[in-house]
Parts: sequence; structure tokens; C-alpha cells
Amino acid sequence: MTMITLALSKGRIFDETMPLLAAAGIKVLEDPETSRKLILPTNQPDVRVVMVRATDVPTYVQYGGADIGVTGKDTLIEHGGQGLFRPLDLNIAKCRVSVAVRNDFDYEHAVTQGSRLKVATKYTHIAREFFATKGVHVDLIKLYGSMELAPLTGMADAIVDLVSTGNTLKANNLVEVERIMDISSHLVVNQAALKLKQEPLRHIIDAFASAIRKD
Ligand code: PRT
Ligand code: MG
Repeated sequence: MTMITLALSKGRIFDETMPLLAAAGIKVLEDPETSRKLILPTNQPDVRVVMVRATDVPTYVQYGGADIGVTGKDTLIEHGGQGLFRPLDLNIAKCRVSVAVRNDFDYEHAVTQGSRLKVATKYTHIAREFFATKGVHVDLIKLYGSMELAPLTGMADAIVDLVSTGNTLKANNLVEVERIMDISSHLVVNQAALKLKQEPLRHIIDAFASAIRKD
């Protein structure tokens, strides 16, 4: 029996991947929100799900801790994508990466003046590339959570963060001043596994492909 290991993270990625798994005839038998197990069984004895931190999904798949995984394009870009095939844009967990500032900060003025901007973000690769293309000098401050706090405390002029409804920005008196890119989650596959476990992986990839919502 060839075991297939799928890496997922709790929350929106897990929730939005369930209908795609159902299309492949796979049902996860425990709820990751209540279970303490890190390895969840499915109704298919040769398919299991490993629950990892969202930012660790590409790493697990890269090093073969999982054969396949579902990860945000944001996370994939920051990881670099080494050792991964990326056969499908799943069109789930959609959001955008944007630049936001305090609503009393004149971003346009700062940019046209050629000021050096202090930018706090978890997405240093995306931010560096974006501001370099724009020709804006930035000092990047790497954070791991709650980017929204950085401009409020005066630590940064701007943040680069994910935005979905915009409610989090609004609640913290921040405004979105630039959209950098649209984000969705992708299926990633370990390159060696795709050769060694071609048949069962093909079945999952094809089922996911046929179940992707087009909108
Ligand atoms: O939360 P944790 O630190 O454990 O890890 P994580 O934030 O990496 O994981 P998770 O599960 O929150 O996000 C996983 C993936 O979901 C991300 O990599 C994105 O690709 C995708 N996604 C889609 C989002 C959002 N929408 C989203 N809105 N990830 C995070 N958010 C956060 C955002 O960072 C901000 O704090 O929600 C807040 C903004 O939401 P709105 O609706 O108020 O704009
Ligand atoms: Mg989060």
C-alpha cells in the first residue's frame, strides 16, 4: 500500500480544502480544531493528513514530510518553492497583499518626495521586490504577527500584509494604499513523490482540478 500524506494548516485552508478532498472521495475523520492529533486519518486507509503551521506546509512538502500540500501563494513566494511542483491554483483562501498606512500618513507625498520608508512585514521577499520595482527606498522590519500594530506604535510608516475584507485595517485606523498582488492557495507536490507515487497523486490532482470553483 502506498501511503499518501497531505499537509494542511488549520483554519481557512483546511476548511476550504475539504470540498476538494470530497471530490477525490476523501473524508478527514477528525476535526483539527478539537483533535490534539497532528496526523489525522481519512476514510481512505492510504491517505492521511498532517496538520502543520501554514508557513511550514511548503517545507514539509519540499523535504518529503508530506507528498502534497495546500498553501497560500504568499507563503509559497516567501518559501521560494524549491523542490515543489505547483500544478493547480485552487482558487481558495483568496485575499490580496497590500501596502497600508495610518490614515493620517501621506503615503503619496512620502513616495514622491523620495523619503526612506520604514515598512514592517512578514512578507519581506514580496515587499523588497515590490518597492525595488517602484524605486522606493525601504527599511524592512521583519515581523511574525500583528503587522497592524507597527504603524500605530510609530515603529513603521507602512505595512505589507494580507487583506481580505479590510475590516482589520479599518478597526486599526489604517488604510490600504496599494494592492501588490492577488493571493489564492495552490496545490504543491513533492517532485520525487510525483514520480514514485504517480498514480494515486494523479488521481487526487485530477479530482481537485475538476472541483475548482471558477469565479
Ligand atoms: O495565523 P498563523 O500565524 O498561525 O498563520 P498564518 O496567518 O500564516 O495562517 P492562516 O491560516 O491565518 O492563513 C493561511 C493562508 O490563508 C495565508 O497564507 C493566505 O494565503 C490565506 N488568507 C486568506 C489569509 C487571509 N485570507 C486573511 N485575511 N491569511 C490571513 N488573513 C489575515 C490577515 O493577515 C489580516 O490579519 O486576516 C486579517 C485581515 O483580514 P480582513 O478580512 O480583516 O481584511
Ligand atoms: Mg493568521
